[in-house]
Amino acid sequence: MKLLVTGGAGFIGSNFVRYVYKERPDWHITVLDKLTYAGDRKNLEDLDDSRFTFIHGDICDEQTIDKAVADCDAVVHFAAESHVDNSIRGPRLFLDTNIIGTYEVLEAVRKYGKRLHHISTDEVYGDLGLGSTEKFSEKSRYDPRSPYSATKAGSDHLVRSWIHTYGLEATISNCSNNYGPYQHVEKVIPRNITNIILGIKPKLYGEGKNVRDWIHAEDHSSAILAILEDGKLGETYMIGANGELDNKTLIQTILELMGKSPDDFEFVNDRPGHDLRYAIDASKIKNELGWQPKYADFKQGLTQTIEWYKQNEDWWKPQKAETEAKYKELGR
Ligand code: NAD
Ligand code: TDX
Repeated sequence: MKLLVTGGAGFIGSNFVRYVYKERPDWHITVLDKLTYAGDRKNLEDLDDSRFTFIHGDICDEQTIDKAVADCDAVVHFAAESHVDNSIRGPRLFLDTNIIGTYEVLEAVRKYGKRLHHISTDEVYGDLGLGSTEKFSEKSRYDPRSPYSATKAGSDHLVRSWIHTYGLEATISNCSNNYGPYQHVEKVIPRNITNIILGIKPKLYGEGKNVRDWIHAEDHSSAILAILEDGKLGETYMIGANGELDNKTLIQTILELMGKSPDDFEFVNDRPGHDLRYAIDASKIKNELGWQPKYADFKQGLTQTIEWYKQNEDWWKPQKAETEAKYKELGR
């Protein structure tokens, strides 16, 4: 198998590449990545050249993606602008990468008749509201509510239409919030672990009541591999690990695990249009493909993640000041 991974130098992409490299020793992996602020070549530096190739390029560039797809057997498409707050500050780049970039991937895959797995998010389904026990499933209605989720929804619709119209051999997965090593310091868990390391109070948006459904990036990776190998073509799979938690409890848990008082955080401006709750029903992938998450204990996964950020200051420090400067402008 010659696997092409777009966006493989980012957080989940690089976790997935390392996972497949370990689990499928006879596969060759090629990563195509633009190395935006969110991508780092160092995330993949341990991989041996005999089984791994890196291409520095943009999925929006037709010739680059055409050549990379021609040379592979299957594509897993992660490349995207991924941060909601950035999409509120400047939506245009999200349209370019998430919509036009996905279009270019689809056209190359169609031209060469290759297998595609498209990575998406639960945010395309909108907001479940607090106090409900409802969860997103494959049948949920699309209802994106931020520029980020609207462009991810657009990319899902393009993939679905290429499957329906051109018979493309593709699958889609919509996953909940990921955590783990190599996540950019703009996202809530690494932002606030690194704040605490630096002696800065963790920041909680609004009233901190918003709920996210957490899954470790390694569990997301094993689910993607299961779909790539055994998923039914044309289908969508939800991925989640029953990790629902409100943001205040999340921040207080991080504080406790780092030996601080659980009240040592500060409330900051809320995100405009801030979705209240996401939650995933992952029955389909569990029943059809026998997939199960390994990180059933969120506190254990979080403890390991905190340790990783403590041990890898060289990795995150160069991004920290610039990220916080952007947040300062937003009062967050
Ligand atoms: P990330 O921002 O950490 O990484 C994105 C990667 O894509 C980076 O390496 C970046 O350089 C690359 N990239 C961006 N634009 C590109 C372009 N035009 N051409 C080539 N490469 C480009 O993102 P992430 O958190 O790892 O998310 C990866 C995927 O998973 C995204 O599609 C995202 O929507 C989806 N997803 C993320 C989460 C989450 O919790 N982070 C949850 C569900 C789904
Ligand atoms: O400092 C913070 N304090 C805080 O309370 C930050 C950065 C965020 N928050 C809140 C906002 C959200 O309710 O925490 C929650 C999580 O925020 P993010 O880490 O920005 O993630 P979210 O907006 O939920 O989106 C993530 O999950 C779905 C990923 O960034 C997306 O790429 C993915 O599709």
